[in-house]
Amino acid sequence: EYFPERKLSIVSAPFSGGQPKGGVDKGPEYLLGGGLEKHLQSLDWDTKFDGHLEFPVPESDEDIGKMKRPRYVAEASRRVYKAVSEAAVSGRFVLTIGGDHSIAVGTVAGVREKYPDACLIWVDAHCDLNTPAATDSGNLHGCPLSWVTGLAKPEKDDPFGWVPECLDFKNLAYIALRDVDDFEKKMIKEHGITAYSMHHVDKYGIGKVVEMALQKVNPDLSKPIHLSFDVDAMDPFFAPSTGTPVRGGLTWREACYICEELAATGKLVAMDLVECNPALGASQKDIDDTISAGISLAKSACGDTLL
Ligand code: Z70
Ligand code: MN
Ligand code: MN
Ligand code: MN
Repeated sequence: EYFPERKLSIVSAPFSGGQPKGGVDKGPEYLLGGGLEKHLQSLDWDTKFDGHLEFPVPESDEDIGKMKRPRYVAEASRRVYKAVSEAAVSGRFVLTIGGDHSIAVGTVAGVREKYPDACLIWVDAHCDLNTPAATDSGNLHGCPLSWVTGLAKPEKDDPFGWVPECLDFKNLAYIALRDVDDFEKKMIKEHGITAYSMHHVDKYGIGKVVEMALQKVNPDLSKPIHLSFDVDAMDPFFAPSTGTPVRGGLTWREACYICEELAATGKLVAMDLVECNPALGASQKDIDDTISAGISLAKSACGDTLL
């Protein structure tokens, strides 16, 4: 068991530069305003929250190739990296709240500073594995895994030159995929990446999918686990306030189940909760639903066993 004293750090990354829609930078404020800390404290966690990270907007930030806002995203994720590695090294569970998923460049690298062999369970409708050369959109929240896996090789003077190649494909498993680009499909095949789409969730059930994912990337549970949870993994019925809702996603319970099951291994060391956008959605109810779903996921990952 990693955290007998149940100490946890909340790293707040109110960042939206990895994609074009405003409002995702308000995710942390809403999650905290919804009582995130209080809920985790009621599960006996000692929570540490030192305020929101700040991300300087560069004076000029021309596209580099297809990359949009490359300097802004690279510097923001470097700050996330510093905060996450510091929290992990201090011996606390690290809960990073976003923010768009580009911040995972920092969380993945930061967690691996303390736990180099950690496996990564990436729960998302999307793979976020595009390289700057392969991306169609130029939105860097679709690319975070390309640098940390070494698929993308920054050239000299590239703003992402700071990123360590720290994640082996054999330590990566996807769950809930359903909107995957051709390049990403090719990479999954070529590198033999463990990947379960919604088709697999339908076919085997979520219980079996989590079991198979762990069997592939962490067979004897010898390694620490990092969970990166994009709320768009959930069906828009449950989490409508997000930048890229994709139909046919996880139910509320399937999403919580993943977190509960990973918590039950005793090996979970960090969680990212990203892409809550309280500026999107048709009504206040959509926003409330999305935020309370996010809080439930965090509680599940922090050992809320329901009974
Ligand atoms: C697409 C891209 C993405 C989230 C969209 C989409 C990526 N593969 N990720 N919404 N959360 O633009 O690269
Ligand atoms: Mn994502
Ligand atoms: Mn996504
Ligand atoms: Mn390779």
